[in-house]
Amino acid sequence: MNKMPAADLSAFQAELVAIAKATNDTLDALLPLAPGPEGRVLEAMRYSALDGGKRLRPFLACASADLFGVPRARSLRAAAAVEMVHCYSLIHDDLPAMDDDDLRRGRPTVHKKYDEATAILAGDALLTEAFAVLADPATHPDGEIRAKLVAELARASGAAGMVGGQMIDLMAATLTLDDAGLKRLQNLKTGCIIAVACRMGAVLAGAPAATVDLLGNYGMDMGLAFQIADDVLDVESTAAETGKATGKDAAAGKATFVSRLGLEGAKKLAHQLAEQANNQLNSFGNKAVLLQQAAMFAVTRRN
Ligand code: GRG
Repeated sequence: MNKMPAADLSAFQAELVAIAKATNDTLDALLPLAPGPEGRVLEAMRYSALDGGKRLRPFLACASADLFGVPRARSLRAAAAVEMVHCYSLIHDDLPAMDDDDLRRGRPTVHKKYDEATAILAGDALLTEAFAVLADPATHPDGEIRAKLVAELARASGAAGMVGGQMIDLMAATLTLDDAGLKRLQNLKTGCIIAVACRMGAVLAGAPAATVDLLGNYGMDMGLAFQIADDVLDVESTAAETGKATGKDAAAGKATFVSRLGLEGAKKLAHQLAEQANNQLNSFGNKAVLLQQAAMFAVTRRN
């Protein structure tokens, strides 16, 4: 989406592929098919959660945890939990009552492949399973750390986070949002889940609150950059590239940073935010290079 010289993101790209594969394997093991008629909801959960998506949030959880040497067996469970919440949000967002989309990750949405009731249940079950995964001692032997992970993900997902942002988004047509209001909407809807993926890496390590916040601030800045890039892609990209419908914001008359600042202004702001995100990580030195490349990826990606 930018015309600046392309930064070398090859180390990030390689790690993203590796973490995506490991996340898929973890989700596959955590969501076994069940016998009996209720197996249909597990089929729909697996359809949503396996073999798709960029897996950026799992990458962020694992790469943040790697800063502190957290074993991958633990960080991958946190990564899978965040991805389950993300997949639930995509399933529900695609429903006719919300965004009413037929295409997601290049495939029919869950309610198109199955039916609306099954899609609602699959989303509900992915959301609840995420907390079961975090609460399991396999995620961390220390119950206090497990409780912190559960609290972090609950806060980021609920009315004070993603669900709250989605509510504002649904009401946006009837609200007059100024720039601060738009930023708040995007932070809640998109930023909170991206930020919590980063925070959970530090929580798994038992890092002090200030360090957890540092990674959270990186995640919020990069989440806003990611969302602005998404709004740019909604204008500049095609469904063949993104695997989902494009041109939806303009058709719905939705206020975005693109409608506010124009395409070039929005791209500039996204890059500024990615840089701001990366500056938060300076104290980690070279150890944070993959996370810094991830922020550049967020604003240069094509899907
Ligand atoms: C329904 C509670 C509820 C919340 C919905 C996340 C969300 C809130 C809606 C999804 C639609 C959307 C465009 C949200 C903004 C965040 C975003 C860009 C999500 C898509 O994330 P990617 O690009 O998706 O990381 P993949 O498929 O790569 O995982």
